[in-house]
Amino acid sequence: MSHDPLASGPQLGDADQLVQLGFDSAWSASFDATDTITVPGAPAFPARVTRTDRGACDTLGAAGPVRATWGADVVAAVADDPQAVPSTGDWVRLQTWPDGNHTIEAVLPRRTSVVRAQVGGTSSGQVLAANVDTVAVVEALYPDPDLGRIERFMALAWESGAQPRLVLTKGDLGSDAAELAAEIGAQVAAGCPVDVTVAQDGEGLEGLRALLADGATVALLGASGVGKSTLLNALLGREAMRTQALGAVQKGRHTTVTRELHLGPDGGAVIDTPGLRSVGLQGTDGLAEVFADVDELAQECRFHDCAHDTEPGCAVRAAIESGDLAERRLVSWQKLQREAAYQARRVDARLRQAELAVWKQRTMEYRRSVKDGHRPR
Ligand SMILES: Nc1nc2c(ncn2[C@@H]2O[C@H](COP(=O)(O)OP(=O)(O)OP(=O)(O)O)[C@@H](O)[C@H]2O)c(=O)[nH]1
Ligand SMILES: [Mg+2]
Ligand SMILES: [Zn+2]
Repeated sequence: MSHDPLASGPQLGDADQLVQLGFDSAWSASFDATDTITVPGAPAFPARVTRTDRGACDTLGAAGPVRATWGADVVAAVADDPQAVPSTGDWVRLQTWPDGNHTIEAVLPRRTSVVRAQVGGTSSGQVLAANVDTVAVVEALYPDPDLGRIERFMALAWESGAQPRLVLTKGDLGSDAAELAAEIGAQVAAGCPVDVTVAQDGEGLEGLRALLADGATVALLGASGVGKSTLLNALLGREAMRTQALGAVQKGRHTTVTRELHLGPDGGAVIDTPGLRSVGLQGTDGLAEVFADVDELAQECRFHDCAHDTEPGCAVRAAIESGDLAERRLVSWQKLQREAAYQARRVDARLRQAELAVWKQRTMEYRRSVKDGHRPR
């Protein structure tokens, strides 16, 4: 089903369009810094990853779409650090080989990365998107927006280094969209732009369109069925991605299954992602932003290690009692903090393991060199 031919997008053919994808002088310098790995007689050029598979990627550059496999250096880097895997949105150095094949020889250092903790799996996070300027957290206004989910995605957005933004879709399905959106924005997205969209008539897309026209990369994150791909199509003005059939029963079914970067109609890029039921957080910096109000109150508690439970002089409890703070906010904050702290400990443990491995390796090399009668360097 996902292999049905889709309307094809604009094809790149010149350097101008590399710029439209976001390539600037700093990326150019970063690309030049990788020229130590140039292979004589094999031309290298910069390109942006639009889609990934295990060991290979679709990329877009000045010469148009190019399929490339990982070069040896990339394979080695990934073995060392799973987050080094070429990811959607990455700028890479591509090498053309005499047989016409292409390899990714380097991933240019990322400016931002949206990383989710892998629940249950490895302790290393998964890069959902790289070099994103704005993370648009997408949630449907109707039937019932999930505030906890928005908070979680907003924290991930802050953590990424990109600018967070809240997009509330399906504004046509109720009569109080504007008020509801204002309330949600104030509760869980203070200080962030909030859009209310109606995909069918292109309502509420001005803000996102302006970002794209500026050459920005926007990633759409949110649960399945909230309307991310519909939003992407509306922004691009074409059927770039398949969307759920209207009114279809799609319980547990995800329409979008890959993360894909698309060039905007006037430049800029949009990254559509498969619906995520939940994302694990890797750090607490994002939480401090999303829960700045609770954080501020907590600073006023009498005890600095107040659990905001039954302690005397608890400013958080007082705000809940007076109705200034929704209790849900405190519960959500504490839950996400516990989770992020747990994740941080796992990452620490992994780093300690890696350090230990390096020392073991050195000790072995030392012993070997002594045995061979060489003095260690
Ligand atoms: N009424 C209304 N329906 C919308 C709107 N935006 C999206 N939809 C519908 O919502 C359903 C889900 O849309 P998709 O764009 O496929 O959702 P998605 O977030 O991409 O879902 P996944 O790919 O599974 O993550 C489709 O039936 C859309 O037609 C909107 O603004 N108003
Ligand atoms: Mg989709
Ligand atoms: Zn307290």
